[in-house]
Amino acid sequence: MTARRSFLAYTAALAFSAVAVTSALAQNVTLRSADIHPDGYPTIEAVKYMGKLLEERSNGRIKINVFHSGQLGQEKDTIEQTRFGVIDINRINMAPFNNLIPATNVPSLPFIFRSVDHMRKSMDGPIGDNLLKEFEKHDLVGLALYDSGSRSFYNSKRPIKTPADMKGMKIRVQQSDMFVALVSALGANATPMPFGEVYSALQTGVIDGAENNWPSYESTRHFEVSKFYSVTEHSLSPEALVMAKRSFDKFNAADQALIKAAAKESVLKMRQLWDAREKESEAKVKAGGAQINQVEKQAFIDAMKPVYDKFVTDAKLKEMVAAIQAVN
Ligand code: GTR
Repeated sequence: MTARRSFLAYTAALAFSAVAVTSALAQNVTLRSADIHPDGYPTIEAVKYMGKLLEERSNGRIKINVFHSGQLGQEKDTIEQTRFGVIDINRINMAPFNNLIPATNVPSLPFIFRSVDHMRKSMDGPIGDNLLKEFEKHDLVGLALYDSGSRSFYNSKRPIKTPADMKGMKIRVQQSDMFVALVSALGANATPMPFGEVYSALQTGVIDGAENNWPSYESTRHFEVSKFYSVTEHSLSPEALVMAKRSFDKFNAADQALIKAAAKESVLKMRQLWDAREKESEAKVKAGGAQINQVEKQAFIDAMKPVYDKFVTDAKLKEMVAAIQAVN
């Protein structure tokens, strides 16, 4: 081949690959999904599973890349980025939405659910569907609701058996006014703080304790610096899986339906992973020296009236509380 002919072949090949790349980009989308938990945590694996379903059903056109371990930021910050469409999908607890979306307070309320089964039944039906719709007013599409087990208090000082044992303790809560009120009603001092800062705050004594489910207490290794875990099970605040409306609106109706179906189907997967992980985490923290105690639960339930009075204010929220209580 002469030099001139090989140059022509080279430029033609370049031009061809540029076309190929452009059309591939137009068809193929990789959605960026945020999560603060480490790789392997049930929420991460559930969203990866959703991605696998999507990829299969779209013949490889739509994929999800899960950025775990808070790579895209702490939860409260990622809400804003998702509203702007910078992050496409976000798996995040209900609590950081509480101040923005009043209805999200309801499933986070203390002792609103009688059991995990009650929570699942409520969130699987029309109450959960209506809750997911609430996100739409805030540039988000509610895709699914995941389990988050039950949250209990842990601290470095002493076992908590009654609310009196919490008096004056500094307890980290999520960035939610409702959680601040919950902890204040128990006589402790609530300190709202991003999840990623809790370990060192416990270690340095900036706070005395926090509250979370077994898997988070274990995966964060908070049990190393806060060994008294008191089984209050005060909130079953579920996890929310949301999508940026701006990203969702770029898809046609058929792809939107694919996305929603894959998200819904990941809920069952998440529950299987969650149930197994809860048991593993409980065993791990016990082996790691955590001291677990039961509490006088009724005393905690009785102290929660001010929280309901403050956050269940309008008719819509009252109806939602009543609807949940009516689920058998
Ligand atoms: C976890 C939850 C996270 C986050 C965290 C926290 O249980 O999965 O989304 O809300 O608790 O306490 O900040």
